[in-house]
Amino acid sequence: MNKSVLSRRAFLAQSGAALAGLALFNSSWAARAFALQDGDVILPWLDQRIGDPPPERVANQQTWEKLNSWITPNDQFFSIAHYNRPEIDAANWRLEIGGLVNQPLTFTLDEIKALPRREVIFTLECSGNNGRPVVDSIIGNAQWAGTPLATLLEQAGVLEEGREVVFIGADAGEEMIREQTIVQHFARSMSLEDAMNPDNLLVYEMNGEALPQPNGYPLRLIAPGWFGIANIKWLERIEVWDTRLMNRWMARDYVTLRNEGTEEEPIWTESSVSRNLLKSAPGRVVQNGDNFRIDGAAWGAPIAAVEVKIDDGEWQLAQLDTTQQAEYAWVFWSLGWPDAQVGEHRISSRAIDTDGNIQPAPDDPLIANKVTYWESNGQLTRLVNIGM
Ligand SMILES: Nc1nc2c(c(=O)[nH]1)N[C@H]1C(S)=C(S)[C@@H](COP(=O)(O)O)O[C@H]1N2
Ligand SMILES: [Mo]
Repeated sequence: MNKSVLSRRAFLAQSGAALAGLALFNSSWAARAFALQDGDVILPWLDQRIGDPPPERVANQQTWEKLNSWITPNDQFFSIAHYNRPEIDAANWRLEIGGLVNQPLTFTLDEIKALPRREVIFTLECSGNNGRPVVDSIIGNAQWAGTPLATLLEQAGVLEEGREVVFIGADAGEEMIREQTIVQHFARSMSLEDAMNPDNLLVYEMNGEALPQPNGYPLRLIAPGWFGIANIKWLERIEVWDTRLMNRWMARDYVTLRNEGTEEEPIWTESSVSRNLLKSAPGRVVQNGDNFRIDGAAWGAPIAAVEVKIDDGEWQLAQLDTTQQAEYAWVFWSLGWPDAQVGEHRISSRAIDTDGNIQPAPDDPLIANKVTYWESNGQLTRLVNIGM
């Protein structure tokens, strides 16, 4: 990713100056990002999605215009199911831990709930949240509660030859491999080192309620910092292997295909979708009387700043909403637009992380050389009309 030309110090000085400027204009706007005030009118984007993804696969997709809280309420949270959506009776459900372990283990839900409880606020984004036209907001932020995965793996005792941890869901479907049709459970694996990260939780609670059925009831993996696909729902079995899982969801689908050579002599790389990437999106334009503002969100890395461009203007520093922040959560931002002119306008945003990396432009090779739509963290531009 490109490094910002500004040093971190210059950058902070610049943002301080811009913040002071904004503060003069309207000091309360930052805290208000996405929270509607009296008189606020949301201007719908002109570039609405032209098709909807099949509802059996993507349910409850939100639009940015409707977003009104930093924590996404459970009944507004999107849900993805690549096979069926199993309805599990918790009384008969068990979690098994097996494979290359000293001591295979089985847990009931009550036994898992009796283990040490940890919470994390984590913004879950599907790596297929690729901008328009079909999907632009399969993302949500929730407070998840569960117990650390590492403790259970330690209790089972991973054998020395253990390399990968495989997470297997209760949902299953048919896959065809070389003319053989098999029924396979949804599953993904991650390296033992990644799996042992103390932030990974086996989660039974979402925003203070039992995990909703579409989001993985009774238990799911939450791997903060990883794209949605790693966060296996309806979890039934965890296995330690000495090889990587090579099923559809690791090796054929959710694979990013990129040309790292030239057009004449392509060098294709294929990589399995993994960690979140630095990203932001303009969320909506809000009018209040003669005042306009742009609200948005940034996520995927520790966010230092967000800049917004209107039409072909300069990048302007947005004000970050520092009243609602957490390590793995999105940051809301807002930019006053005092001189909005009647007519159609293009609104773009770019996030900058604390290492100075800038969210890539659409023509950045990272984005331009990618031929699959997964992991599309390029800058987004949206269209709005300012009426008379
Ligand atoms: N068992 C299982 N887990 C799964 C999936 C699935 O189809 N089955 N979909 C994955 C994908 S692609 C995403 S983006 C997230 C979405 O989580 P949510 O449905 O709670 O929003 O779940 C992941 N976990
Ligand atoms: Mo996804």
